[in-house]
Amino acid sequence: MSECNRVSAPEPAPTIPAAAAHTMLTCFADLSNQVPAAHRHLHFSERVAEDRSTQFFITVNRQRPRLYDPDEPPAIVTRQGRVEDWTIENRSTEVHAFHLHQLQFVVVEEYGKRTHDPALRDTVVVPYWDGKSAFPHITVRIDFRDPETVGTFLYHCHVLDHEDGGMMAKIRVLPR
Ligand SMILES: [Cu+2]
Repeated sequence: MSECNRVSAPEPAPTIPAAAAHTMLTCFADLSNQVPAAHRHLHFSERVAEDRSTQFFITVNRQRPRLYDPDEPPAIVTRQGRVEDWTIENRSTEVHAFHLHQLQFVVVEEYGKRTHDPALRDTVVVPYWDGKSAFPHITVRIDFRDPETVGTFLYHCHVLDHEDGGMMAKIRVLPR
């Protein structure tokens, strides 16, 4: 019998204890309903350098676009215990995937329209700009309330070439 014809017994479905499932659902709904303490605006952008290589940036609006440098101070400083909305805009003509370490978020708006997606994520795709319409943008609601999430973390594009090309920055979460 070949590998393809072999039929294995189905694995039993994993079960989530009722109490844990209830806590998870409450947690998702709870984050969507929180009033954010801050609303930040960031954008993805790219630039072709003199040597023809592409430079990749993730920038807090009104800050200077910078390639990631581990010696630079964090681009964002916030405090544990808060909930924040971040709008992430794509000003480039290719897709980027916003990824945040250590923290979780829900998507609350796509292109300025309210979404009702309860999924707790650490990554979201921001569609490419077509070169003429408004920049595509996604708003996420980030949860800084977990006492464990204090310290300095990275956020970056999850496309490896872009991350390696500079599209990464630091956030520092101060204790409450
Ligand atoms: Cu990217």
